[in-house]
Amino acid sequence: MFIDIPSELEAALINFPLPEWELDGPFLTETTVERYRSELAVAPQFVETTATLRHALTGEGGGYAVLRLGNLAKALGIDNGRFLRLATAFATDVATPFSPFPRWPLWKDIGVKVDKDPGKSSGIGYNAFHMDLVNASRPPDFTTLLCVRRDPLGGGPSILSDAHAAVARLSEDCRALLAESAYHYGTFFDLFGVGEEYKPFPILGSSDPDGGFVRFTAKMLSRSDLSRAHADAARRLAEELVQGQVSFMLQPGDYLMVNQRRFLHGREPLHSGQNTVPAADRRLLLQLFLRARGLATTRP
Ligand SMILES: O=C(O)CCC(=O)C(=O)O
Ligand SMILES: [Fe+2]
Repeated sequence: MFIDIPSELEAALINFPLPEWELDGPFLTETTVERYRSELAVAPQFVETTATLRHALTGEGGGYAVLRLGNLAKALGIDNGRFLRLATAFATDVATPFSPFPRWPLWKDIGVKVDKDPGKSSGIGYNAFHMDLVNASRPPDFTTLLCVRRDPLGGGPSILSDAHAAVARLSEDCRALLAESAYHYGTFFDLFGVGEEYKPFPILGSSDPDGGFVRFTAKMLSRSDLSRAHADAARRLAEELVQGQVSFMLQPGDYLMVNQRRFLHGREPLHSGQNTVPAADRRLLLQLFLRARGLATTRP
């Protein structure tokens, strides 16, 4: 679901002064949220555009959207604080921005690290289907990725898949295994606003107080020690996710937002030869997490 900004709105936003945001612990303050929402509400077509955005993320059959902010990025400069404030304001209309990582700024860089585990965030390989903060008791409701630079060698399309649709294609036996508290992944420390460590967890959890998550990362298949039966069930889910995937290349200024209760995300490998690309020219995304203000807006 790609959403263009009407040209009337683009023209208005180029000259729109937004104040810098303020944080209260990990969260954007209520004052900032109110200011961003009320100031932008008067811009032509803003209310209609964000209604379309929210519907794409939480309406029937929805779960992700790409807001095309490329023209604004070009006009303002993508490194300009004013551009990032506009992107933050669009996000704020969906849910409240926050940073679970106390040592990182609100928007976290996801660059390219040639020496890192290639399958992990900022690695150069296949970033398999996952939800972010999968092992937190309260994962972010939305994860969002703003594209600053694409892979200059042409790799790294984003992949998205409807998690509930994939689960529905599995056998009952398989679903029963996925509902057992038999899965774990990763480490958990020094995180704000996402609850406690959840370990072990069920992939399909009716006991999950928030409901709705398909708590899955295909990265657990190679990095967590799982029983044979549970690993097989998880592998089948990973295969169904790939079966149902959509893929597209983010362009500079594209802002991908994912409802983590509906869709899982990942990324195809970057093109080979990243070693030959100067660090300053490599692919760069900025990541921001959002917390829903009311559960009613995010339940399927
Ligand atoms: O690089 C990408 O496009 C996705 C990165 C991602 O999903 C993550 O870091 O959690
Ligand atoms: Fe992710």
